[in-house]
Amino acid sequence: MTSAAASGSATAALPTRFCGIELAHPIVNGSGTFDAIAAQRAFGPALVEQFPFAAFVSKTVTLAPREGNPPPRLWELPAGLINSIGLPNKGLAGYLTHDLPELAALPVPLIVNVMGFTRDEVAELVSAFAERDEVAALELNVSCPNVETGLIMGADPAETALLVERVRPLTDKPLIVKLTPNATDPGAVAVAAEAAGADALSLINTIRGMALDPRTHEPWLGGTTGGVSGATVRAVALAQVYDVAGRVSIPLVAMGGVQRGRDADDLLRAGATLVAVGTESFRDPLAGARVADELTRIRRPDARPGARARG
Ligand code: RRO
Repeated sequence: MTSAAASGSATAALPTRFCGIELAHPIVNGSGTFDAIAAQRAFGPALVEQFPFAAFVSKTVTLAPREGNPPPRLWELPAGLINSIGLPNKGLAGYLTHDLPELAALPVPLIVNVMGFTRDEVAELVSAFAERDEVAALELNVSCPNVETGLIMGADPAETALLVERVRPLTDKPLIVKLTPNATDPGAVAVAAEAAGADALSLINTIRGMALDPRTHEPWLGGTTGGVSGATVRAVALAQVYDVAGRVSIPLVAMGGVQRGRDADDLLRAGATLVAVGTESFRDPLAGARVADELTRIRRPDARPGARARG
C-alpha cells in the first residue's frame, strides 16, 4: 500500500480505496495541472519524498505528437484561469519512451489520461497502455470533437456510450471517464458512461470561456476560446458532482476550484471518492499536500501529526 509518507503529506491519514487501488488519502491532481517531471527537476528528490498527491494523473496523451495552441495560452481571471493549451504532448510513442519511465518512478500509482479524435484512436491508446504494468488506471478525456461526426464525444450520451463500449473490452485496468461540463446534461452522459462499462467518472473539466485583449479587443487566447478553472467554477463543480453522484453508483473523482481542505470535504460530502487539485497547484506546487493535511484535520480531528492511519 502507498504510505502516507510517500504521498508527501506529513499528516494526511485518510486511507482510501478507489477502483481496487489503495491510496494514502483522497487527494490527487487534475490532469495537466502538475508537471511531475519538471517539478522533479526544479525541486529535486525532495519532491518524490514529499509527493503532494496520493496518485498522479498525467497530462493528456494523444496518438500523434502535438505542438499545442499558439500563444498566448493563459488568461488570469480575478479568481481563476482560462487556458487554451491545446494538448501539446509527445504522442504515444514519445510518452512511452520518455515520460512513462520517469512517471513510473513516482512513489504513487500512475493514472494515464488519453484522448483521441476517433474511437479507433482512443482504442489504440487504451490497448497500448493496457499492457503496461506501470499504469494503474486510464482516464478517457472525452472533451474532444470526434472528427468523423463533429460532435464533442463527451457532450453527447450516445457518443460517449459508443466510445466506452469500444474500449471497455481492451483492458482490465480501471477506466475513468472524464466528463465535460460543456454538455446539455452531464448527468445523462455520466449515466451512459456507467452503462457502457466505465469504472469511475471524473468531473469537472474546464468550462468554455473567452477573454478579449484590453487594447485590441480581439480574442486574447491563441486558441480564441479556452477552459475556465479555479475558484470561479467551484460552485458549478459542486452542483454537477452532487447531481452525477445521485445518478450513478460508480466512484467519482471530483474537481473544480479546490483550494482548501474544506473545498475537498464539500466535494466528498457531495458524493465523490477522490478529489483533484488543479489550478491551485500553479500558485503553490505543494497545494495538494496542504489540502490533504487540512482535509485530514477536518475528517480526523483526533489524528496526531505524523501518525499513521489505522484505517
Ligand atoms: O490541453 C488543453 O488545452 C486542455 C485539455 Br486537453 C483539457 O482537457 N482541459 C483543458 O482545460 N485544457
